[in-house]
Amino acid sequence: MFLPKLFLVFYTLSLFWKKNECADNRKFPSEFKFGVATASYQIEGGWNVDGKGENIWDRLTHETNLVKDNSTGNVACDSYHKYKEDLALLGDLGVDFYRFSLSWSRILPTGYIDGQINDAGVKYYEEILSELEKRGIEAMVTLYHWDLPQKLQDDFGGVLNDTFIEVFANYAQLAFELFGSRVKHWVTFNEPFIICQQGYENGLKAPAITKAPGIDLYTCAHVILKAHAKAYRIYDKSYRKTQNGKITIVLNTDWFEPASSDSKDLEASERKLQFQFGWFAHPIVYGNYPQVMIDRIEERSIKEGFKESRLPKFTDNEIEDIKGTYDFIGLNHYTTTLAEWSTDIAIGKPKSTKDISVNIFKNSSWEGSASNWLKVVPWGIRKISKWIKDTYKNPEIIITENGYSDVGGIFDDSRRVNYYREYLSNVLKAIYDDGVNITAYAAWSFLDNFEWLNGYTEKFGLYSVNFSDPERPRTPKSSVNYYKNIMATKCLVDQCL
Ligand code: GBE
Repeated sequence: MFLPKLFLVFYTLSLFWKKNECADNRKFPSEFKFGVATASYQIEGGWNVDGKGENIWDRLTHETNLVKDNSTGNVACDSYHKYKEDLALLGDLGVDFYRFSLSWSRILPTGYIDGQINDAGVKYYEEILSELEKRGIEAMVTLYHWDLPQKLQDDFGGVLNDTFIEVFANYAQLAFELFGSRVKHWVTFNEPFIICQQGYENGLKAPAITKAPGIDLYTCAHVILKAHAKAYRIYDKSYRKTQNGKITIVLNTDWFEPASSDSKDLEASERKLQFQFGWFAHPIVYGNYPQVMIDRIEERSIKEGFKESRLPKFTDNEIEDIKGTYDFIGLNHYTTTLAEWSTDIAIGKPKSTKDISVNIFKNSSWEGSASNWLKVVPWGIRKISKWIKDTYKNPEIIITENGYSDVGGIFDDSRRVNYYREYLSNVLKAIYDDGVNITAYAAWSFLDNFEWLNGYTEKFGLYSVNFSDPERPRTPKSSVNYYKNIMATKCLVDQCL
């Protein structure tokens, strides 16, 4: 009777001690900014109202069975109608900035600038921007978070066609023109790696075209990098001076921890990072793809019988144009994966994972979440930040997404609180101990929302949304209080130094 009780007391104490021991008790720099992030298709709903055009996620959710719970973003959080309530919540939360994305086909129903501009769509984003302004919340606006107007897919194959570059640039310019005076940070594309690798190789994102693995994804990235550069140059030339904002692309990556200290595993980790993050970061920082990609893809392509590399080549002009098109690095980071050296996968049908030929897996002792890919590995965010600093000339970094999923309906979300505490602790270590220039952080996500092919089965929100209620009521989880407190005190624990 007595012993188990005593044990329980010590066990509880030790947990408490551990909790506080892990969290860093230094304060974030006073100018450090906190925000929350969302994306149009995941929260807005209103998929066919007030003149909005169809996009590739409307099409995928309506005409395939790819979404796990067979759900759609037709209504989602209904933020198209409930934005005032959402903005009031953001005000109460006390964020410095709000990262959200524009639904391209809500503004330009066909995607083209010479189609009609949809006034209702423009007005919707103007209202959001004025509600933000009213509350002193800065806007970080993503132009493209995966919801391509369907017509652009149908007319010329979307991001596989160079036509996309100009069509995107026109849309970007319209957005700068309409909204730019009230936007501090612009993001051209969210996660081009996912757009290309999942949209055009493994089929886990719209348009889920998988017919040319090892080929289409590289074309996609090539087009996106050029479209990004074109939009950046337009902003730089015609809007920066008057609008005074910053513009970049947002890249996602896990930290790939070498599976052992063997130098082969270090090489595997580095190669994996280069093929994921470097694929886009190397061009925007240095002008071209990482050498390891150029060499390996060329070598395999020739062995496979192609006349030239499956990785397209930039012209000298394109290299000059792409180089330097970032005012900061936007990083979406959630988790860590182990990387282990492997012999090269045999030549056969092309695939990007074969070009990389690295074994990746998770450590079974890492805490899980509702997403099978998301393990809680807080030290990974410190390592990836340091790697970016060292590899890309110590850029300003904004963490544009970081967060944790559960299955929903959990209001006392202590595992999410733990996730934010531990990940942010490591952000502090990156800043103070490794000298990484991280200036802001956005939690993913503001609201529970439509989690792409996982539908409504994985919830990332600080606020819960009841998706079976037509009113879509929002309820704060415990993490709201914790995040509020961080923002108010710049401190992760009860008392900072
Ligand atoms: C972000 O991407 C997205 O920007 C955001 O829209 C999304 O809601 C958020 O992640 C949470 O997922 O079959 O799901 O296991 C896909 C983060 C796994 C990058 C996970 C897809 C990480 C890309 C395979 N990854 N994600 S599966």
